[in-house]
Amino acid sequence: MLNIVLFGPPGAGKGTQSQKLIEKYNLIHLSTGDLLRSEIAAGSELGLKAKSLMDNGLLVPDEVVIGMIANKVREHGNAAGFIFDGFPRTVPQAQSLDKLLQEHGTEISAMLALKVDDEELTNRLLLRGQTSGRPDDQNEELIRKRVQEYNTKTAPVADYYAGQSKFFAVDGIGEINEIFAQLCKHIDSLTQ
Ligand code: B4P
Repeated sequence: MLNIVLFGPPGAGKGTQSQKLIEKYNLIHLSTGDLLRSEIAAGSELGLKAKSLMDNGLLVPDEVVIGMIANKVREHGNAAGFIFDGFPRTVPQAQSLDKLLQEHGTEISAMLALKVDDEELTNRLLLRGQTSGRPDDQNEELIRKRVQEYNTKTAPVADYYAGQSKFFAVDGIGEINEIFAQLCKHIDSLTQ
């Protein structure tokens, strides 16, 4: 199986690149952000709990996202592989993912990180906020809070995968197709 963690700060382009990668490599896309937003739209108990945290730029509790991912991995037992988009976002999430995949007889192939500076992130998210209707994209203060959550809780996840020699970084600024080509180059080198 080809199991990729697509990593980067909010607005780095994880969702954008995931869409292209799932088509090319026939992978299942698991975005915890999308899964949480559909729980909110459905008005579920989980969604209600997640909404106030997400609207304030904070991470939702580990056990919530780990449970959602475990269900989805089980549902797609015969997949060619997965793209984990926006997950894991903390070291305990990464440890749980390793354990989960081990139970399914597989493992993470690589973490691919999109590098984008804070100014570009803020501009992209404010621009998306004009059309997305996402409450967490609406103002600069909230976006800064999300980047701060990333720097304190999520950035250490890169070291976790670097420790397993599975970390690769790509410049996330530039043409979407050019960034996609760089990601594919890394993935193709794994399968050769
Ligand atoms: P997510 O839904 O994961 O979203 P994101 O970090 O905002 O965005 P992404 O990086 O996918 O950006 P995109 O491609 O869309 O998280 C939202 C919230 O959910 C979190 O804050 C948290 O509260 C919660 N959450 C999710 N997962 C969690 C977890 N595991 N644990 C705890 N909490 C969790 O790109 C952004 C914009 O940039 C788009 O408008 C796009 O068009 C544009 N763009 C993309 N590439 C570009 C390029 N190369 N040049 C110019 N613009 C580009």
